[in-house]
Amino acid sequence: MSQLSRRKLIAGGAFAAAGMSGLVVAAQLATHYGLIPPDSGGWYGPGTTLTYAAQRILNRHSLAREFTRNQISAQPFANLVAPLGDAFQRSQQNSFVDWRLQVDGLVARPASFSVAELKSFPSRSQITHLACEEGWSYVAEWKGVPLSHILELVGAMPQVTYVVYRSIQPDWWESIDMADALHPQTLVTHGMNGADLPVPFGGPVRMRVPRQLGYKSLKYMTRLTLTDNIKQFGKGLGSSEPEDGYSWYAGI
Ligand SMILES: Nc1nc2c(c(=O)[nH]1)N[C@H]1C(S)=C(S)[C@@H](COP(=O)(O)O)O[C@H]1N2
Ligand SMILES: [Mo]
Repeated sequence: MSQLSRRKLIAGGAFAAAGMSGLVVAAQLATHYGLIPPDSGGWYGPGTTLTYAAQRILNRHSLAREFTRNQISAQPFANLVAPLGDAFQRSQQNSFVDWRLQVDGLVARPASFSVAELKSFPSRSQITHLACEEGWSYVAEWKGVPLSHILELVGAMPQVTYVVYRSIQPDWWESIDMADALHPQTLVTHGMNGADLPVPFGGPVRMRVPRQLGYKSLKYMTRLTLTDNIKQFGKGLGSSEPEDGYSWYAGI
C-alpha cells in the first residue's frame, strides 16, 4: 500500500480512458491496496470507498489545521446526549483515581493505564477544530498522549489494521485505521484549554482525531483493542455511527 504512487493512480486513469467508469477503477484500486472502509456495503458504499481511498492515497500524512491561542472558542459546545450512568458517577466522585484505559487485542504486552499514568507519558498539545456532523463546531487546545506512543508501549503487532476504541457509554464505539492511529495529531486526550479534560467534554479521557468529524473523538474512553478483523465488532461496520446511517470514514 505504501508503494502506491500518484503515477499508479494516473495509470488507473488510463483504464478509465479505456472505457471503464472512474468508480469501477477506483473500486478496483481500492480493493487492490486494501483501502475498503468497513462500511463499504450498501447504498453509500461506492461513495465512501472512493472518498476514503482517495484520501489515503493522496493525503495519508496531511495535518489537520492548527490554530493560535486567540482563536480558541470562548464558549465551546459540549454535546452531552445520554446519561453517563452509575459506574461513571462513582468514579467521578472518586476523582477518577480508579479510571482505567485498558489496551488489548493484538499486542505483545496488554496493559491498563490510570489517568495519572497517561499524564506521565510524553504529551502533545494542539489547538484544533472539533466539528459535529450536525453543524456546530469549536476550537480548543487539547493535550494528550499520541496514540502512536501507546501502541509502541504495548507492542502493537505488525498485522494490526484497526484500533477499536470503546467508551463507558456502551452505545458509543469507534475505530480508525493505522494511518490515523499512527498519525501525530491523534491523541489520547486528558487535558483541555490548560486544565484537566472536563466531564462534559469527555473527561477524564477521550480520543481526539482532528482529521475527522467530531464523532470519531470518542468521549469517556475505557478501552483500546487492536485488531486485524474489524468485522467481529458490533454489526461489523467499524463503529456505532454507520449503524445510524453516518459513514465510518469521516475525514475533513
Ligand atoms: N462517549 C461519547 N462520545 C462521543 C459522543 C457521545 O455522545 N458519547 N458524541 C460524539 C459526537 S457526535 C461529537 S460531535 C463529539 C462532541 O464533542 P464535544 O462534546 O466536545 O462537543 O463527541 C463525540 N463523542
Ligand atoms: Mo456529532
